Amino acid sequence: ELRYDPQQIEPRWQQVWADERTWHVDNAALDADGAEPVYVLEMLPYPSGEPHVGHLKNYAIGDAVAHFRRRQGKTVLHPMGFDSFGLPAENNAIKTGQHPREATEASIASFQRQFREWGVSIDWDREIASHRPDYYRWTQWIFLQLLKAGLVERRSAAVNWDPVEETVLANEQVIDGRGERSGALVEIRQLEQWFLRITDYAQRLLDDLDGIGWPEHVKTMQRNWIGRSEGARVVFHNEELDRDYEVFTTRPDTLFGATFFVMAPEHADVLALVEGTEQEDEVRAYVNRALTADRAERGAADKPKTGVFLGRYVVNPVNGERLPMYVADYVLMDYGTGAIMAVPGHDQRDFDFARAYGLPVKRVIVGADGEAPEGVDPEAWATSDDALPYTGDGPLVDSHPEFDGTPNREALSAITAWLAGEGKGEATVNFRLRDWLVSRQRYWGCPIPVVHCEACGMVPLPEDELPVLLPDIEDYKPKGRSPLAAAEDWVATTCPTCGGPASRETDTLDTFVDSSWYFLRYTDARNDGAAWDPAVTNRWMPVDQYIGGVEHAILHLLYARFFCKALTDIGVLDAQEPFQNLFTQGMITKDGAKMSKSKGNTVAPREIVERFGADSARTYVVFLGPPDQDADWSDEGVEGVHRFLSRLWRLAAEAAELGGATVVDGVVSGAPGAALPDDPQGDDLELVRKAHWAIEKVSHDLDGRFSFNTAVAAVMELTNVLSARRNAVVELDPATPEAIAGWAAVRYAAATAVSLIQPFAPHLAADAYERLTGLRVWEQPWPQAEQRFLQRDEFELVLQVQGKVRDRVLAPTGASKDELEQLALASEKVQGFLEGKTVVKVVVVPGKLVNVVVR
Ligand code: ANZ
Ligand code: ZN
Repeated sequence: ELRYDPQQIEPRWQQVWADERTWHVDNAALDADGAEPVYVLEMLPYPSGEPHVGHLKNYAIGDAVAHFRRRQGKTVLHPMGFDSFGLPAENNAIKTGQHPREATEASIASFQRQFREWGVSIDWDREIASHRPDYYRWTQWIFLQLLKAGLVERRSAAVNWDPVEETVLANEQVIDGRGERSGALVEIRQLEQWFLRITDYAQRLLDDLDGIGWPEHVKTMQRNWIGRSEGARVVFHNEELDRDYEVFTTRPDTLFGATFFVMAPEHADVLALVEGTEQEDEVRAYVNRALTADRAERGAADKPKTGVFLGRYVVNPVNGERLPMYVADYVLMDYGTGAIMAVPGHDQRDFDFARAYGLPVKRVIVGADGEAPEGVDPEAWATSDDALPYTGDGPLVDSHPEFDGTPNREALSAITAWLAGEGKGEATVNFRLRDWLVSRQRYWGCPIPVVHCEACGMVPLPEDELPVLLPDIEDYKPKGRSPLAAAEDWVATTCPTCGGPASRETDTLDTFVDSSWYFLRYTDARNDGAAWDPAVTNRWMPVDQYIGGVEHAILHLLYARFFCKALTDIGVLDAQEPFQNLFTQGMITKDGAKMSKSKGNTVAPREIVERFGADSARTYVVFLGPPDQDADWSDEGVEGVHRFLSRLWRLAAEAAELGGATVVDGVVSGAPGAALPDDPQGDDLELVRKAHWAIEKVSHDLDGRFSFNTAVAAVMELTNVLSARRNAVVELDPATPEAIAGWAAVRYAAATAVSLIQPFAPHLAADAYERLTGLRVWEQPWPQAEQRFLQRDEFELVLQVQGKVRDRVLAPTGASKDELEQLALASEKVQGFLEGKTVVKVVVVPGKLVNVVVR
């Protein structure tokens, strides 16, 4: 008759947590003695429709971390909010005429309801939504601070223009040169746009990656996106027009091998170079085609090379040779200078172009030995043109007597220095990162807080005029400019500087701006006199653990990092990095495929929660595989987890009942307690040992490792041993000392198991723990494993420094490489040999030795 009934248990505890505001954390708590602030944050959701299983997984992971840290005695901030401006709501408005605010608020309500039903431990007093004026007021304030600091720029930029929809399209909305929806050929237009100067921070954004605990692959993606290249700018001169053209090259050592010169179709000088010449028509046609072609393909290595001769030449500064000038679409305008010196002997794309257009290919670097095809003399091969393009290193040839024979890497610096001396170039660093285009010709976004005055030009609004409220409009369809332009009464205003007539900016901000600072607002969310109080915010920041999808590994994370650096430089924040540690969760798939509405293969969390309860749903999504990996959803899997939780709950409830607890209408009386037995014997001792093994395993798996699947598996293992012991004890005469001791051990192990599962199944844990002990599990310190119960065998671990034995210590059998490395570095004797040295490598032979290699 004891039946696990999540539909009854879960709402009851949710009510307790809501009534008592259990997860609320007051900023005043930061002043408490020994308060250790820990900030746990999941990426904020975009509220559209209902939450999906990806959300469930995200918040199940974050909530487990929050619970674990709380029970370790930390003061935990775990807030929630909504990234609620954006295109889907606006597109829906265009289709249905319904105000985007309505659909957005309805979706937010649905998300809130489900987060409560999942029992996520959120401090709702700090909720934010980026579309509400009490939030975007401060988004506008930040924009003004960036403007003051010179980090905002307005300039004209090329945009994709759909002539049928009369709107600007993002690059992703252009398919094969046509508008995604209209199918019309996209034109390139120049529009005034707003940019944030993130490129000023390129080097710092790169350098500071070294100091943060992010997955290596995410750091690599950021590094590649920032794309730092060392090289040189080299000036080429055109005599007919008496003009200089600069290129960026990473390989000035190959300058003597340049045989032609190429400009991007967008290069402002291309048309000027051919104006009035016989090449003009052909060049114009080529440029037009190139501008509307699919951009993603432009730079692709395997695309056949095309281009047109401009009928002009530039002079190679190192040898005076005349190089023919071409326009070709494999050169991109938004990298380097938009023009290149082509070295077909040593660059694959230049080589392909040279072959296609019959241009000379010249070898200026000798190849290394040993790469010749079979039967070919390596020495001959090293200088043969058949081996081109050669992209490796080697000594220079056919360049200049001063450099011939010099290894090319040395020649690289020497040639750059020579160019600098002649005023024809200089060493430079180039970044792939572009400035951040933040203006959108869209309605459902944060208004940009400036006006345009006929007399004064662009005028930022005074801070006390914020927020600039988003006006209501009739027609959401963009026509030429932002739909906001139609709100004429709103647009017409007066200039704060001269009082004359002015018009409001009608572009809105990219929603990435909203999400670049929301984590700051949470720290002081109800502050209506400032975006935040630095004294408070600096105590919480940086976020200790950030959790989200890898799809945000580049843009969102980069923009948030940029904001923190800029705001810190401005002096309103002291946090160079927003997210000290990052965890990226894997996707939940179905039959190996991404879940999507169009495929009809989605799993609605609501249905799962209704059938099995939130605890089963939460525990399952962290159990179905290592949480950072993609994993396939399976209905049997949820059922399995549900069976496990049912069994654990029944074991605990039964042990409590047999110990004297009664539960009437959810009120527990006579809880028997579940203390660690004094001196357990025999099978009871084995059970207690198993409990301590589980404590150690779960604590280890949760401590920054996110090995939640193995943590849950450990509680399952404990539950199996617990169940076996229970089956034996039930058979005993209840009055005997053996039975009494047996039930005490069972109660202890059951309480330990529910305590360990609490971060994943908080309702079940609260309920079972209360029955056993009368206590609230979330208020209990995280259990500690006692050494005397840990029956791990030990072995003698040999510790070496530079291959010499320096110490021997006892290590647990089966310890991981990490653990053994920690043991070695913790040895005082080893430390003595590391003083003043840098550890370059630690070699671990599990079960045997650790060797520390130093420099
Ligand atoms: C001559 C050369 C010789 C180059 C050689 C490479 C190899 P990363 O490393 O990515 O920075 N380049 C420069 N600007 C370009 C543009 N706008 N569009 C297409 N290609 C461009 O690449 C730098 C190299 O990419 C530059 O060095 C340039 O070609 C090319 F054996 O100059 B190199
Ligand atoms: Zn004015």
